[in-house]
Amino acid sequence: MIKRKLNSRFGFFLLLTLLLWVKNLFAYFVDFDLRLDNALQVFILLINPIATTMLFLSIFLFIRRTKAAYITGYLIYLLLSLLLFANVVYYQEFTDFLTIDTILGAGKVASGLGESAIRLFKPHDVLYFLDCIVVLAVLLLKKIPLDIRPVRAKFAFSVTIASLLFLSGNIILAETSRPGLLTRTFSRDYLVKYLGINAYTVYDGVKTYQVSQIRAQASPNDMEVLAEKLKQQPKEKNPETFGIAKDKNIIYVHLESAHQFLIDYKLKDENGVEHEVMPFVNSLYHSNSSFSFDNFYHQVSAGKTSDAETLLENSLFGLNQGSLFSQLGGKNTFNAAPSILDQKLGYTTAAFHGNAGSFWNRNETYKKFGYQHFFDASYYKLNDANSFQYGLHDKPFFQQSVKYLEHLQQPFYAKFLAVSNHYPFSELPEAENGFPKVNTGDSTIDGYFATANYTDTAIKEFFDYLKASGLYENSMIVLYGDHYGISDSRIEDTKELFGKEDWTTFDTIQAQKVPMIIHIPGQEKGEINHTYGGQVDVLPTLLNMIGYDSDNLMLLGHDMLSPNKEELVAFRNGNFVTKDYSYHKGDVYDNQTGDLLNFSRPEVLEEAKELKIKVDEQLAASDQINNGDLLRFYYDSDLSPVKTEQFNYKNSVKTLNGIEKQLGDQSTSVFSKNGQRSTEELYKTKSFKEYANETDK
Ligand code: GP9
Ligand code: MN
Repeated sequence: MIKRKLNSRFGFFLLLTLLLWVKNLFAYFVDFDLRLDNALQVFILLINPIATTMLFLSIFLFIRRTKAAYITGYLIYLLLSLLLFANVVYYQEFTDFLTIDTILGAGKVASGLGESAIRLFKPHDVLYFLDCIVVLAVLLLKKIPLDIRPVRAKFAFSVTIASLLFLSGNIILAETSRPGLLTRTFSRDYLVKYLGINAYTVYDGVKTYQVSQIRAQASPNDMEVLAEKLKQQPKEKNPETFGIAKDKNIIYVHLESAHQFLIDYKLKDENGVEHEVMPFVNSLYHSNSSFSFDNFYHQVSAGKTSDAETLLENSLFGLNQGSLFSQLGGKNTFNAAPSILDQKLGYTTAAFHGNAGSFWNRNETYKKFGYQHFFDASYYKLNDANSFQYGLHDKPFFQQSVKYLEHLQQPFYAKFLAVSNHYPFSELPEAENGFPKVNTGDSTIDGYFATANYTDTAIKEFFDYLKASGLYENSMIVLYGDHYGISDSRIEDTKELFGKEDWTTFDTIQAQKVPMIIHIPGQEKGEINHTYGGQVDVLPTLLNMIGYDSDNLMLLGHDMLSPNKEELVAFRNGNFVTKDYSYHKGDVYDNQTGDLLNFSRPEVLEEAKELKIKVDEQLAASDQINNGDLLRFYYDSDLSPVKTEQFNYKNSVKTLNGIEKQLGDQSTSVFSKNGQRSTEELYKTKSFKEYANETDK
């Protein structure tokens, strides 16, 4: 019976589908590291190769001529096997999936799949094409006789339709499990995990095509026009702060999902006792060594963290849809902070993050930004107890970062992406629980203050280390909130926490303020600055503070310390805030009172309409630069395009040690300055429970 079925063309179709399905599952569980968090994800993973495999293979069912049908069927099966195999080999080297760009860029593939791939070739890799050989042999030896009866067109058609329906079901399930999967494109891992290699590749192909079309139409003239416009904007420097942090290390501390309202907030527990949520960050915020901002807004869209990174390090916006990192990060030319600091001021540049490097396509984008080193999850010891779905928790993250940080030559530019204070705000390690939860009825809000408190302690411990190791005095430390933690749809539930009876649109706009603290040890001129600004303004501010004249760069933001900073903060959706009022979809609200001004002060509404044009222009300029990859035509910055081949993020330890050796006495790393000894032991960390026990005693 089975044999008879197998002897039919449809039987052959089923056999090939089955083989490909099994091979895909094998790759999922043996070669790829796709973190599975729940049963639904496992289920989706199990079924996701089926629909697309059937869809592609169904093509041969339409072919009437016997040999042609079998050859086509076999070739499709071979191609799909090859695609899978190529991804497996690529993944073994890069912990990421092949993009169409990588496949087309033959040189890059060769460098990627060269020697090291052969070295990494695992014996079990044979299994990915062993079946192809067997099937071919069976066909050639006529063990499976070719079925001369063509498949009825109607039947072939229904197989195609069934596969399409199956695919739609798969996509719906995927979107349920991970909303925004196709629009936000978090990482290739996610697409493969939810839709499989085939669908991911097609998706990537379509995106790549769209990008290449827009890019092909862009011209150097577009760049010139924009550059000319930008030059006309006044960019006065502040002599008081220009160069104030010259030659200092720059340390970014990313405050995940931190609203400005966390600053100075004291949470009342059920007994009415107040608990300061971020005591350490508050102390920095109020220190006269800090330039702190209390009217600073995030400007991200769907790319969330990655948008914040784009804004901060390029002074350009993220995209209107999806994440720039995912879509253009590996393709575009950037004049990003790491590249500027490396090329112009000789900084060492490194990013630290305890999540997989493929998330938000960081492993490619960071290279394009000019990061020499990227310490991703593979550099850290993660286990179930110290990590969650977004990676390593903050305390072990900062602690484990030290053994890499101490090898960076100074001055360095180092970015630390903390992540514990991330939605769903409920996954702290056991010993870290204890900070009071609130009771809004929304579980995601209830844990938010506790996770923020945990991050605060982690940062304090990191600062203690910076002080103990001597790095502190030589550094400027920038703490910034990347975006809201509590989304617009939930934020209203916080009203009681802030003693509000009603929650208005204006309150939601206010909630988009995030912390921005530039801490420069030794400085005494610091204060809380009320200038209205946003993430796009950070790079111009920072460059002026380290004394680098950025007039020749295409930066869309403005130095927030400049005496003539225009206080206009654009949101990615076209709304904006000025120092006097907030504009939201045609309405204007007074920043002091929150009152709607549309009718009481129509002249304000008129002015807002003028400014709205400016805001749209700023966003359009950013999109034009990003989508058209216009910085490839921009020469005034005097920066060379980053040669990404020079970076190998798997080799950083070796590279850094090599540099230390080569420099000998001249080495400025903390490790060298500490007499070639590690400073790891200077790092002190304790759990919430341990701290609590100490104070009890
Ligand atoms: C993951 C982290 C979270 O690596 O950056 O990103 P988000 O979800 O906040 O954009
Ligand atoms: Mn984030």
